[in-house]
Amino acid sequence: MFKKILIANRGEIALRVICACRELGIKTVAVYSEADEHSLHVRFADEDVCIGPPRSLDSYLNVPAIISAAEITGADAIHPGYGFLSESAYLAEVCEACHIRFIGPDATVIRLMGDKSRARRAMKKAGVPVLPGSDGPVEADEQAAKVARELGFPIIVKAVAGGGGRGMRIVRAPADLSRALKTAQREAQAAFGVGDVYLEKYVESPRHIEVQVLGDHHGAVVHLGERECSIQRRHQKLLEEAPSVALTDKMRRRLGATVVDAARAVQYTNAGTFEFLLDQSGHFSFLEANTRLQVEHPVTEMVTGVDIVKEQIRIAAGERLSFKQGDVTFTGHAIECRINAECPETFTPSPGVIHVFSVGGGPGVRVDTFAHSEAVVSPYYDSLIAKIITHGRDRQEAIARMRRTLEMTVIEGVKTSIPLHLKILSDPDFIAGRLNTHFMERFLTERKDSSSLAEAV
Ligand code: MV4
Repeated sequence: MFKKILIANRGEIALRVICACRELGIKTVAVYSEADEHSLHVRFADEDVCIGPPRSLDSYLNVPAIISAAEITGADAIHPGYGFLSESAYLAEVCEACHIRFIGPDATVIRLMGDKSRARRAMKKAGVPVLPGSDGPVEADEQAAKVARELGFPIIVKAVAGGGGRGMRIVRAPADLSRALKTAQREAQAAFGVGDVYLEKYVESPRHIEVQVLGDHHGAVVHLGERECSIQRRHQKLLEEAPSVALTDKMRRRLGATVVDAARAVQYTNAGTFEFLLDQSGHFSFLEANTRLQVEHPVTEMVTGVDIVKEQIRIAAGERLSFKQGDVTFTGHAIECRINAECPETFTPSPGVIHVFSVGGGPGVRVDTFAHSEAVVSPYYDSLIAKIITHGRDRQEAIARMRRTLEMTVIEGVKTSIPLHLKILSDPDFIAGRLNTHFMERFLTERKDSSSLAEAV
């Protein structure tokens, strides 16, 4: 087992990794930017190294600085958390060259999944249902027009280097294809440095469901069930839950088995998430695979009892998965609210000093946060300040626990999304589990009590 792990991240996820390390008896190294000197992840790590100025490019994305910090402190592994360098095949390769273990899949798998068109082909080959689409990138108008004719409109143009919804264009009529192709290519080039795009049949109003997997270096792969992630705005998830009310036990077993086979086919190791769209007739289609720990992993931990971060560390150290698929059970229901420091109506960030921070507790409540009274929410980084996760015997109990927890939470100094979360939790469609990826658009436009809201969609 590792003796010392460097955490190449900040905020709540850096603390989450420190929790796992402490339970495993592993020493920790925090890296931090000049903006995070007084952060809890620095205070609770055994050692810390300043890696640069506040801007992410100069600090949390600075590979040489992070590798130097690992070498100076003698860390034998790096946990990248989520965001920042978590899906950098380059960091994984540099780690290998420097004999530092990267806690994540191999660089080759990260690179495969990072190319959404290649990932699609690999999944199709492994027997995973994918949407009808182009076999690879499309370049010229004529080629795109031919593929589009075969698929039938509407179609969606996606960046091969994309993910998270950037560089996408929906096309509803042949006349709009050429423009959409050019715009998507230009956007993709600007955002990712790679202009390639591919085409897919567009699915109207699907649910977004993802499956958590773990694979060790001895060929064992298990799935930990699904998460329902349809409640998002502009590709930022606001609330996630496990399990999804849209799946029967039989569907869960089938989807899980499909994902396990696919993960095996690409020799997937460590933790990963396979994203799917579930269409209105109940068909699943693979979207993309995320080769990192995800923000919403706690809902899976709550219903399975598996500590995903500890498993990641054990797997990276070469240990075997300590349980088999048959040992995985799903108990009750879990919901996560991502509490952001932002205006609940306009969604503009609300950085500042948190003067009061008190989260409701009691049965079935978990809080993952870096916040405390006097904590700073920096304008340099994302606005997530806390994840509140509730568990209940069933969905209704999990919802009731979330509502009373949010009602008994006091955060002063910054605005938070809590009022918005409370409104979602009392929405009849949400309560009935009638969700799809357009839930928030509909929710925000129908709140006609304030005319400014329509602009925030
Ligand atoms: C789609 C789609 C409909 N049809 N692909 C958005 C993020 C990226 N992971 C893929 N995304 C989508 N791909 C086809 N063929 C709809 C979306 C989509 C979406 C997906 C998941 C969660 C929220 C979403 C919001 C809008 C669009």
